[in-house]
Amino acid sequence: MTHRRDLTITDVRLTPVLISDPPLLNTQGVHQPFTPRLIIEVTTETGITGVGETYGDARYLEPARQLADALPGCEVSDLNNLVPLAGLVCAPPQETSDAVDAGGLRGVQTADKVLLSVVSGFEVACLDALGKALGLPVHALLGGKVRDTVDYSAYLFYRWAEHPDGQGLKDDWGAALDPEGVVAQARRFVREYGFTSFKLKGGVFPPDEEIAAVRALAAAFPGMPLRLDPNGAWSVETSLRVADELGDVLEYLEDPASTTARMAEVAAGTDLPLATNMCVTTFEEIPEAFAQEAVQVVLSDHHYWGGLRNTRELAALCRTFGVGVSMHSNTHLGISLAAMTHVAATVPNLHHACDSHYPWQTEDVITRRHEFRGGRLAVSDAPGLGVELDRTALEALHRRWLDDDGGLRDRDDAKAMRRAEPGWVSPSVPRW
Ligand code: GKR
Ligand code: MG
Repeated sequence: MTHRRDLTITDVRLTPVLISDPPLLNTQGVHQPFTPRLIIEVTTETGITGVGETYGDARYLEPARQLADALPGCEVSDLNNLVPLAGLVCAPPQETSDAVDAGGLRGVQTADKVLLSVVSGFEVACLDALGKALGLPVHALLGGKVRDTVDYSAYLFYRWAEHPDGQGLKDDWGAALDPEGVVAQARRFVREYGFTSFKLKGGVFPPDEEIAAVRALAAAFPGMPLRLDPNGAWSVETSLRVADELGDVLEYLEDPASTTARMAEVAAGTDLPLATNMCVTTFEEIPEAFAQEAVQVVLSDHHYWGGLRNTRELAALCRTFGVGVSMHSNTHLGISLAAMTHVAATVPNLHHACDSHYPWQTEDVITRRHEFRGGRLAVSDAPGLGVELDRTALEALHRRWLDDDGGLRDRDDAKAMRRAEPGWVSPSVPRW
């Protein structure tokens, strides 16, 4: 095969960063003042650079470095080489646990899944560079877009006005700790971004309080799709009670209970669709969950499913088995939002607005922030992802990571909560 200088990787740069994050509450605790992310840049022999983004917690950095060191000489088009290469050169990360992961509430954290979460950032960077070399947008490399805009959902959180002890950066959102606060937050999301669907991160307060908040949202925004996600904090009985009380206003109930078995029990007792980003987060978990009809919607997430192409494979499997597809989010920056939008543009059976934390992030590492209009993002037709790194911003967030004393190198919502409640430990589930 002829040597393509414009596709041959000569350099890979990894930049861990800490990005400002508001005090968003969930069932494990609260977001830390800063969240780790990893920015990946691959450069080819002719100077074409592609960018990617993934989790920046410590367990991802060593395998990312090992994969980065092995890439020079590879071609950005050789995407199917990334997983085998990672398997060869990356020391198997220690298995964290197959329990619910504390770092992001995204299901099991097996060694394979950690590697896929690393590979995904490199795949996006290679697709960005490949698109620039060929003069094609990433969606074209994935087979072409089926929509010109992608709908996103307002990701509502119970939250404090600011972090304890004055940590972190301040914003002007104020606290949201009751139905009135949640509705006020939603109204601002509509005003500033035009969102037309809403997700409430639950599992924070007793279910009746969260039922009241969803009822208040339904009254304030009649007919708009609503979703509630307590991250598995409820028993089967509680889940069925909530499904019964909110079945008339929810488009789906996300991870009401933990484990596939409990989700299957809930699914058997309600017609309300159940969604997950906790019991189906790997291809290995699909057969059991689909056979038990435990979930009716799988939330994709290219970060831990291993990239944009794997996301399309997941969507094809869901289509085959009549299971819906939505899209999950953990705290992220604009490179990931661009990647999410490109892949979402190419998935025909994506019939739900995607999650995104992006409106909560006041910082970014790209020169032009994404702008939601009518709750949607326009799909870029520029070559690659259609984003450009802001090196000054990247260096500033990297400097914050360098200056950190190690206390923020891993997402740990329980540790953050202990700043306010010293004895706090993440509650075991079911909590209610
Ligand atoms: O940001 O606290 C949070 C959310 O809980 C985040 O971790 C994810 O969005 O994985 C979470 C989810 O949606 O379940
Ligand atoms: Mg979720």
